[in-house]
Amino acid sequence: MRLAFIGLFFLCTTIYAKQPAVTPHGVETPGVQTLPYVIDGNVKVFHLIAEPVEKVIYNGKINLLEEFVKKNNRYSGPTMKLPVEIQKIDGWGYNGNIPGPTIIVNQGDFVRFHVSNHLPEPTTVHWHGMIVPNDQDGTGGTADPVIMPGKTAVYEFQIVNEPGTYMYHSGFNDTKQALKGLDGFLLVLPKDGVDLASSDFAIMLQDWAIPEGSEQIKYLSMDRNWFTYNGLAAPNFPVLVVDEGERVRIRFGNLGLMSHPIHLHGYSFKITGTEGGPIQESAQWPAATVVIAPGETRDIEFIANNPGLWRLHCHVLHHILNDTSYFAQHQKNGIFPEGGLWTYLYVKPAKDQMTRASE
Ligand SMILES: [Cu+2]
Repeated sequence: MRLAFIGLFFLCTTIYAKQPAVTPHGVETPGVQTLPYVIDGNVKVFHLIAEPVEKVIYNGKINLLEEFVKKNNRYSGPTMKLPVEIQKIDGWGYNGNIPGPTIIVNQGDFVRFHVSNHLPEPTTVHWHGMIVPNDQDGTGGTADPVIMPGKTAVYEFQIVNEPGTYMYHSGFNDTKQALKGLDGFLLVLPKDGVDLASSDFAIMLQDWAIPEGSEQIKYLSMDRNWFTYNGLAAPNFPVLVVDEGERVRIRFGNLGLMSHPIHLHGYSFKITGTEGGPIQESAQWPAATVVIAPGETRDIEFIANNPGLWRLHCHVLHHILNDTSYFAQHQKNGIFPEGGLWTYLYVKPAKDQMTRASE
């Protein structure tokens, strides 16, 4: 019996070892759902709904970082509280969220997108970075028609791009519609699903101008005072948790108005991809900060060989505050609580991967 068990163990181990490294968790877009699809013949069929969305970007309460920070390390002196308990935005999004759901496809797929317009004005969807036929580019009024309010249109094409991080956003009245939240990720995975990274995260960088006491997005204002990862301002954005030794990929996208130099502590990483596709290995250079300009995506990869709780944040230091305009007006020399484009990477030490923070 014991021998049979041991034999089975080795058989299983052998079979497992012969399998290619498949992403065990898939790509995670923290706080954002993945868009489901149905199969019609050899086509993956998706449904996007463009609609008004009231989004809570900061709830004033839930600190998702706290459980990872040792009690002794927490600063307990006088702090500056935000003037708001909750910050909502009266935006436009897809399928009830800002950003819209993450679309995940495989290279070579045939895809069809039904897009329903529940907005009070025409819209389209542009597939950002995707190599599509001209009349599927979602540039309504030029290469293809607009989708009128109450109507549904269909986009259909084959995924010919290399695996990588791409995006989608409104392509009609873009300045208003994309900046009110009509955007999301479109991720292309390898044809066979084989991937070297075992933890894989997607983070959309967003900046907003919202007057104090308001939920209205001033999309023509450059006074950007709220900043979000996937529609969530710190400390409402979750900590990214990985195991020591894993190969980690973090994909960043930016469809806002500001460039964001995102800095990771404790690591030297490689920039492995852009919105144009993967960067060949010989052209990748090491960095600890990666700038993502509007319209760009950047993938970074590294081996998580340095355990601990590491900051992952924008280095435009105005962008790690919630409501900079409030602080500028009322608290010029205060102690500012962490906010905006800020979270942590928690690399679980190999010795205690069964537990989280040792506290
Ligand atoms: Cu920034």
